[in-house]
Amino acid sequence: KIIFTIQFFCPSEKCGVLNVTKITEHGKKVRKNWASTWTVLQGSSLLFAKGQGSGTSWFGGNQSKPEFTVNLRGGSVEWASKEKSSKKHVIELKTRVGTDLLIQSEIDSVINDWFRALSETINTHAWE
Ligand code: I3S
Repeated sequence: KIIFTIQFFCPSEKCGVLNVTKITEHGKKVRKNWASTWTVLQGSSLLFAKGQGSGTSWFGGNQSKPEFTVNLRGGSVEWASKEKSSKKHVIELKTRVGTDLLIQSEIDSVINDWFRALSETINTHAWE
């Protein structure tokens, strides 16, 4: 029996696996591509690493950098409307540079914690 384990390092107080897709990039609409994504909140940055594929796991494979990072300063979070997604528990994260993401988890408590953490981070860093 072969057991695969992907171990991710949690360098901050808030990490977890979430479903994530971009919906705009620099203000332009992009096609959704939902992916299960290791997500790390570190300071005012949100870091993402996709777990799939060999050698692409962040800190667990041969890649030492996150695949994608967004700066939360000047951003906003809100619960996504039904028009944005048919899924339950979806957060819409807008960034200052016009890259907007949807972040989702099937688990209520998980997504509520993330909503709180992201709002707090945005508020804390708003005046820096
Ligand atoms: O907002 P949309 O376009 O209805 O989003 C759905 C699509 O992206 C769909 O993929 P393709 O149409 O590219 O094959 C996804 O599979 C769905 O998950 C997207 O909708 P939800 O409501 O799940 O965010």
